[in-house]
Amino acid sequence: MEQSRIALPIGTTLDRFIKKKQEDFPFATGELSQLLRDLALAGKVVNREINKAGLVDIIGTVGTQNIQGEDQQKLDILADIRFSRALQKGGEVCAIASEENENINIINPQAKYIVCIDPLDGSSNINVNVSVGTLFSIYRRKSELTDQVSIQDALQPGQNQVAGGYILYGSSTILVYTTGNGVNGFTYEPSLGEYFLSHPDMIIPENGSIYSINEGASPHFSDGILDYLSLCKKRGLSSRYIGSLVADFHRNLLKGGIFLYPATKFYPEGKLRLLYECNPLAFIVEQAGGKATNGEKCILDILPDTLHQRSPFFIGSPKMVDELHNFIKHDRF
Ligand code: AHM
Ligand code: MG
Repeated sequence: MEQSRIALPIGTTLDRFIKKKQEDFPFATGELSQLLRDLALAGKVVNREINKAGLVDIIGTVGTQNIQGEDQQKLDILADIRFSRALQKGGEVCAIASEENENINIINPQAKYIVCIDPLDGSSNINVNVSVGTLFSIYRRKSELTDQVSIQDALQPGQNQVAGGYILYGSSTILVYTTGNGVNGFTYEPSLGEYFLSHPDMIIPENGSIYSINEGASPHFSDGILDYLSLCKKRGLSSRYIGSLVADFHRNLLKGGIFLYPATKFYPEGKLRLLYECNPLAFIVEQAGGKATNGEKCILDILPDTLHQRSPFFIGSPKMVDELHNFIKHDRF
């Protein structure tokens, strides 16, 4: 059955919204609803920790590196623990694939969902009070419930997502997610401890006036990317780059724009990770009327080979992504 797209009023609590959506499926077991609530709850806890950064000893690195050789921040690890615990207690998730861990973490072997997550993206920005985010994708496991959970359960194309979303810890905290029937955003009201529907049925503008890219890396960009950037400048577009993916994406989703992280000399496959950074945003942007590609094909069509694989990433307003493609179709990386 089609989920109803009857708009619920602004101010509807996230819990009520999830419950209403579940009522559209008479045979739904409520597991996905519970799973979304668990993620939202962990987001509240992480939000609280982030707001204390600077006052207690949770900023800075711990002296270890993750599987990708990047310094782990204290809050990276804390956020990973908070989300893992919430999903473990909830019981709906068989395993978690996290940016912070080399392998999948099996938590409830008989559960039907698997979650790919970046618990805290852009965490090096916390030390300077810049917005950060959580990104998540939910899949049905491929194996039977009685089989052993394996890495193959996580290696699914983004098209298979049951839900995808992010939490942006910004000037206010907002949870944005889709289950494949539109995109909705819920702003967190900390004094009440609730998320409220603030951005119903989000649609990205067809075109925009913002381009977001780390231009410091331009000596390593392809000719196609450089030509496209020249065009953006010639047209007087605004360059906006926070360096925190969720924040850059959220702004472009609301205002219209394009975010680019191409392959470079340092990151020949691109920097961003397919499973837990590109896929959730690609699902959201397509549901909002936008596009997301690796320069050759839709992000959601890529079949992953490894958990932490990277991809070039171009996402945003559909006309801008289409135009970019005309510039980069002959690129050789
Ligand atoms: P992280 O997962 O280590 O936090 O890195 C991902 C971040 C994204 O939030 C952001 O879009 C990108 O790295 C910025 O990279 P750069 O500093 O190369 O522009
Ligand atoms: Mg990340």
